[in-house]
Amino acid sequence: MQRVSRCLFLVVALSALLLASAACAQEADYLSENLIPNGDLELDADADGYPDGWPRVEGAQLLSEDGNSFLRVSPYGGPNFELPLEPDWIGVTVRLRMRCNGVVLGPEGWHDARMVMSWNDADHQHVAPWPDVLRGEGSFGWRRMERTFTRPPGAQFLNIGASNFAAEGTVDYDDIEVRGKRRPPLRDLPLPAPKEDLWGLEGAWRQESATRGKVCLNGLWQFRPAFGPEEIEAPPAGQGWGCFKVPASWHGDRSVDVRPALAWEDAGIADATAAWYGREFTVPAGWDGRQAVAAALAAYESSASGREVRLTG
Ligand SMILES: [Ca+2]
Ligand SMILES: [Ca+2]
Repeated sequence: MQRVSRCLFLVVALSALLLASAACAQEADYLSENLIPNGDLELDADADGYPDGWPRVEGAQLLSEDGNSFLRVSPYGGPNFELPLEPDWIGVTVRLRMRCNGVVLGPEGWHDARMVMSWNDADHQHVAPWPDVLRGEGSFGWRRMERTFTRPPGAQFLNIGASNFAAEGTVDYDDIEVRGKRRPPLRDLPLPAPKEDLWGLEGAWRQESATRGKVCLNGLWQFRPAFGPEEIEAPPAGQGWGCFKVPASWHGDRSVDVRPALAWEDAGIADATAAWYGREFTVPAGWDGRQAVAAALAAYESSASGREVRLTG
């Protein structure tokens, strides 16, 4: 009788994983309303010449061209908002239009035109890292910009402002949207082929002797980042499993073949410090009565505390 085994590995790595985010067709389903009041800058009901709902600061003025209103910011600074983050948000998506007019960089790297951002904790103190914000320099016409930012652990607020830290020049902002992003529901990515075709061992490398056998389990495995340190048990089927081509390292390698489930398509894998691998295989005929051992021959591991590989099946 053949035995079918399920093999599960938890691989923990402390460094952040850098993978390009895939476009998400259903992203709008998981975005909040716009958190910026009067984001298109068209509302000035009190006719004071300043956008309603915006904090008033020196150097920011409401202008209009061809019936469209926008905000012009001169050096130095700009109006800021501190936005509370809902508990189930995994990040924010920022969209805006920017136009720069003779923006000359200052001495520091951040002395440019930028939608400045800081994640803040419950005490309104900065939480690392500094986001790679939407920015501009020099001169260019209206440019549409968009980026999704992953919420770091501990962030309870997002401080964000239409700013100009440059030495010279003005920057114009319009159509600003900042939307909280909820984690999509956990669903598995369907396997690209029947399990029997995908995980059959007929074509696998193998080595046999009278008493021992080896068979290679390389190929497409199920893969799922662990969402937080509390996930030390293997997630059940239906809880956001995607796929990953073994052997390869997801540790900072942008070229690996990862097929993400929707749940972690944008945010989950970028901050993953651990991930689950899983697949089924049929113990080869003739191995009845033998002890079967699944071995990870090239699992990434270091002596740093907390980095480990767990075999659970
Ligand atoms: Ca406008
Ligand atoms: Ca006003």
